[in-house]
Amino acid sequence: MERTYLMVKPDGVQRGLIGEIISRFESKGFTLVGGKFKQISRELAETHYGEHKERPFFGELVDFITSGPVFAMVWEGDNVIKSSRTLVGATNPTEAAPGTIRGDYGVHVGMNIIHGSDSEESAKREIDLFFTSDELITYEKTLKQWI
Ligand code: DAT
Ligand code: MG
Repeated sequence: MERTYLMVKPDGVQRGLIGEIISRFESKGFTLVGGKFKQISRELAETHYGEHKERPFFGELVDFITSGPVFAMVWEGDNVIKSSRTLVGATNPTEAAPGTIRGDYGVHVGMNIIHGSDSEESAKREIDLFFTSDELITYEKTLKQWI
């Protein structure tokens, strides 16, 4: 079963969107297998966003993601990596479609509410970076046959 890493960023936490965001993924039919509130250190932020370290916005990105607590989650389901990116919406909220999380709640590219892994490889890397295996609970929902 596929898993992905999703994270409500500090702006989403401050704006009270944790519940709304969890609700969207639950309603879609995905299963929450891990979740925790976390203050990210600069070191963890630099590792998590390592692929962007040469980009001009890297410093601002690290400042922002460490500026307040995040809500880190692991979600499970068929094609959850690709599907959750669709629910999250385009990186720049200006271009994100209405109905997506960024399209409905975001304004600026630097503060776009939520992070979602973009590939199998990054999902595995990010899950391992934020969670230990005993923090992830494997269980079956009885309504699985209906999803
Ligand atoms: P995504 O979060 O959609 O995977 P990404 O991996 O390209 O997007 O970039 C990571 C984050 O960096 C993104 O969520 C917001 C920030 N970012 C991306 N492009 C930016 C830009 N041009 N200016 C400022 N921040 C940017
Ligand atoms: Mg990305």
